[in-house]
Amino acid sequence: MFKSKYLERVFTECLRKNAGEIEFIQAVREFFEAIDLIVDADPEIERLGIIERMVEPERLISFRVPWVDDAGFVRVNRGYRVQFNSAIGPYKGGTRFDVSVNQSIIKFLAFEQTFKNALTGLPLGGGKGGADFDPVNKSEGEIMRFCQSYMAELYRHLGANIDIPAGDLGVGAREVGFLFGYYRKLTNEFTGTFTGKGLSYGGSMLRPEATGYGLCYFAAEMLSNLKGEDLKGKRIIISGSGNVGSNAAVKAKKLGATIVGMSDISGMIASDKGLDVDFVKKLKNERKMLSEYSLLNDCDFSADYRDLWKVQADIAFPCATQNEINLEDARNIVKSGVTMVCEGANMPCTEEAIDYFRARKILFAPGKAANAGGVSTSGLEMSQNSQHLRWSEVEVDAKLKEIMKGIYHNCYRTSVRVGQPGDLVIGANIAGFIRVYEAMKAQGII
Ligand code: NDP
Ligand code: 2IT
Repeated sequence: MFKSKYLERVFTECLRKNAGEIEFIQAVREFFEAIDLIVDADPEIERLGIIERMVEPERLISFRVPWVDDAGFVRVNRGYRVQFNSAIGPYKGGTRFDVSVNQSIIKFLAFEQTFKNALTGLPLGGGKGGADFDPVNKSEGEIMRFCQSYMAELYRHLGANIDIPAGDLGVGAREVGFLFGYYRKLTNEFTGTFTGKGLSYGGSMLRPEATGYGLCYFAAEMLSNLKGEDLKGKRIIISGSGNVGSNAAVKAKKLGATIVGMSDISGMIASDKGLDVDFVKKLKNERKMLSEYSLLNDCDFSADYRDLWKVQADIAFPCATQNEINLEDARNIVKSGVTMVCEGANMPCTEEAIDYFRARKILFAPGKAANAGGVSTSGLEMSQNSQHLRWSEVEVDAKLKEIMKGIYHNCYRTSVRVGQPGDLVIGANIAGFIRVYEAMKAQGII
């Protein structure tokens, strides 16, 4: 499967050790396919066991999270924190609460985070956490008690220079507040050990918007560099309308695009004339569904969120969850006229879908590059916290824009250097790999 015998051997071992961890193996395979182009050229990589070490988390914490529901019954969930790689900085990455969460999903997210964080140019290692807790239909009291129980175990593994969590799917400002509050109580210290905090207690301007905004800055730079175009007049479809999706919609509209379709679990909404994205954001902030949008506005609605991929458009931003776009969806996307796909979510396209886009010369940006604006701004929040300073929105936005442009050009330059110009999957993986490899090599066998 791989040209490199070394990679082939490590992959076989990885399959054996991580049997059944579908998402983790998928993320590793994509990474290996890219670095296959360069690994054999440097025998030090094999001699130092760099790849074996890169696919083995430095530490994996799994723990019981008991909590009491509103009816007085005790419920038990499983919590995780995967501290994957700290070669270039303290572990950094989000926290996901979703029924689907398992060890494989948190490991794939932490693995990808390592290389994403390397691409930002900031001193951030890779980690991720979460729990198989379903926040849907839970009262605020239940959410708070769950967060406190989760933190009662996890706090001992965190620290401003050790491991700094943030939000992710199912974990927004409210949950970060509960998690950070309990961390602060348990440790009796106020440090920047969480990002995505509220503005009143150490959060950064623009952190909530940063992943979606960063995605638009990345897409704009990519369009300009590869096609001499910008987002003005482009029709965009966006899956998911949570933190990433709704903020990408707002920024893309500001940059002159028309958002012609969006989705959530309740279905998809579409309009040729463009959706009212501010209203979508308002509805989602009130924890309402897009099905409600369709009752109040003139638009098409389908209860099947996959129908989003049949809406005529120029660009697709998948911003919901892993493997949301399969081969059939990819076919629909290309049939609908889309010529560029930028991943706002982590690994939203299956391997078959990416191969299909590649074969049809669809411009494609992988999540570990395109959605790095969130963690980059988390890095900026850490800098502000450690200096006890607050930067203005203009300052943070300018830094975010620069970082996203830098990530794009690093990925593009790398793709050219390895003879695959414009293949950003290859560019992102190799550029991220090189930074982590150099740091690991310099620090000895640990
Ligand atoms: P949120 O929980 O804020 O939003 C997720 C959205 O996706 C919700 O609107 C949800 O619907 C919808 N959704 C979930 N599954 C599906 C599906 N199969 N089809 C259509 N819609 C679906 O999460 P985030 O926006 O924070 O995260 C989204 C993705 O972006 C994840 O992959 C995450 O890992 C990634 N990401 C997040 C970052 C961040 O800073 N938050 C940074 C980088 C990446 P409903 O509203 O009905 O629940
Ligand atoms: O996937 C991601 O990059 C995030 N959820 C954001 C992580 C962070 O630490 O801000």
